[in-house]
Amino acid sequence: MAIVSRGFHGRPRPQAGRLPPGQYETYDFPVLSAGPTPRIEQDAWEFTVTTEAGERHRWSWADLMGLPAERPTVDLHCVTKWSKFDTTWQGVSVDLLLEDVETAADYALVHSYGGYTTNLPLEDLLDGKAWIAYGYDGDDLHPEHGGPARLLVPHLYLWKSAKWVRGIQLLLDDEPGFWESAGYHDYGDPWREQRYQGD
Ligand SMILES: Nc1nc2c(c(=O)[nH]1)N[C@H]1C(S)=C(S)[C@@H](COP(=O)(O)O)O[C@H]1N2
Ligand SMILES: [Mo]
Repeated sequence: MAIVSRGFHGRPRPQAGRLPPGQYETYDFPVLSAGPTPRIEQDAWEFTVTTEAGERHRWSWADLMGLPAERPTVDLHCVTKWSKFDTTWQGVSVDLLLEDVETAADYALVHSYGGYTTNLPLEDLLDGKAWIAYGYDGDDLHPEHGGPARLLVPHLYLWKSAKWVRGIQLLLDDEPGFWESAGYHDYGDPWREQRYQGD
């Protein structure tokens, strides 16, 4: 039990240790999209995992809804320097989607409806670190924020959390995605401030 009196010490720095270097806290939820918002009906939605051998695994919207959901509460960190704490999501762990996929791949290239891509090591999608999220703040995920479903990988800068996600391509060799090809960091760890190539 810590013996701390707020009255004596003054207001604690509320989020000390929680804000990565160079970030500020925001309370709204900015929308950042490189192009127009694609509208994908749930009936037309599908998610695929393609292995390096060309094997294709597919989930319909009904398949996704049939999988057990998790409700992660996470902090978001955007490379444009805003961070948002305690966002609440609903989605399926990527672990569940990859558990029956046979692969020797070390990398993933994530594809979105609309053409956006982003890359990350496969291990950053595993062990409870990433979700296919379709709910936000107790509601359906709004199209502007990636609905019907987006990747959520909150330990990396938010550009890795591909909105309108449509699939994961498993690769033996790393391949840069949209922003990574345009000078952004290949990995994007906010705690190491990996914003741009060379950081
Ligand atoms: N498909 C797609 N996903 C995307 C983007 C995009 O332009 N297209 N922008 C990325 C960037 S740079 C950020 S910061 C976040 C923003 O998510 P938000 O609009 O929900 O805040 O989405 C990421 N995912
Ligand atoms: Mo971003």
